Amino acid sequence: MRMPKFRGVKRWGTIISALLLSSILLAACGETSPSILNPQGPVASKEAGLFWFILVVATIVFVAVESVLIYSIVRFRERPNMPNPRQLHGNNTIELIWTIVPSLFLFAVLIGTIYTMFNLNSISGQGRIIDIKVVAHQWWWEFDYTNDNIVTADELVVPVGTVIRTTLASSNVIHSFWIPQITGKTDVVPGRANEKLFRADTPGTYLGICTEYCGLQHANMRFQLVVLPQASYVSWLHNQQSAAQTPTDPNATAGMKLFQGSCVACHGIVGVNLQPGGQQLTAQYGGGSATTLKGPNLTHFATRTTIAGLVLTWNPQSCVVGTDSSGKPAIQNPAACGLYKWLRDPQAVKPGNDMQIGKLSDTQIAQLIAYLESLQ
Ligand code: HEC
Ligand SMILES: [Cu+2]
Repeated sequence: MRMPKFRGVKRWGTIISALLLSSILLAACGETSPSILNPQGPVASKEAGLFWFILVVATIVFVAVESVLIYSIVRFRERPNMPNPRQLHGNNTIELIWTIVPSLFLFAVLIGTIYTMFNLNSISGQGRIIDIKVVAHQWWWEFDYTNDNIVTADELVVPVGTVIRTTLASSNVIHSFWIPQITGKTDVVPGRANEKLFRADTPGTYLGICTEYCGLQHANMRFQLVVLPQASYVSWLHNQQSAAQTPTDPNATAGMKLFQGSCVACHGIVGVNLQPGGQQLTAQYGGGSATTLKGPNLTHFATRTTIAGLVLTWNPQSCVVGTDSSGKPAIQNPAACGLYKWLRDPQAVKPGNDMQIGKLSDTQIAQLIAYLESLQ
């Protein structure tokens, strides 16, 4: 029997252009998404090291197997008028070799993996270890600094070079905690406290992701890891530990009234409906809650830059409170204001999320935004 020939140049053209196209598509992935191969801390470095080790082992196997294969195809290909080759049945030596050699390679991978797994938690850093209870909600992340009496959401702020010990808890379904450039994935399981240590070595902002499908807004369950120099972290922490200031601006004061009227059903603000340093601050999950608050703690919301699992960003410059034609307070350029979009219709921005509220007027939104902006 003869091999059917490729139908010439056209066929090869298709194959090669498909390969080129896929490499262009893959190259595009690198632009905005963080890479596990660009680690910025010891945990991610060790994990990246394991990746490279397995890649080397796999490459050696691949090259060896493919070389023998290609050699056999070329060397023993069918030629015109060739007799049948000699038929073999069983060869102990060869069979032993191809059983033992792959076992050795797999064993090397196993050793490398186990070594890395047990080595991940042996990291050290500057100063004391910071304990943070991370609570996964549907669909946002809450960060409870258990020794420092503060609770935040969406933005996990840590000092550079310090060991962070997170305890991962879920208030609902299984999620998974992942900061690609800092640490690998760990499941967040209801009723179980998984521990995860990490350290970030370069100040900056890193993307955190939920990487276990957890419902409709799974893709919008993201957070930012903000790594600050030691001194900036200390002043950030001191500011977060203070209670919210009572505003003096009339719009903000009206906004605070509105907030106390309805928003406190789900949101906590220290100095408004939460006591400073009290047990109530403890992030809630799994029934062990001190409060029944369903939404993020907003005590210092104005120091954050993102809203609701990074679906929107916001900054006070794009949410200027002015007046409308009849002299009532209104946001000047609502289209540019993420917070306006959120308060206008949170269900349109993030369908299915737990913020179910009645419709607010533009005046009410402007007053609430004035208040939220005062929460420095
Ligand atoms: C029924 C509970 C509930 C009520 C009432 C409620 N919220 Fe929310 N709010 C939430 C939840 C839950 C989230 C987080 C949604 C998500 O990301 O999935 C949220 C998110 C927010 C955020 C973004 C916070 C962050 O850290 O990302 C702001 C700001 C906010 N709400 C303001 C308000 C204001 C102002 C009111 C009153 C008009 C209000 N909320 C009423 C539950 C509520
Ligand atoms: Cu999730």
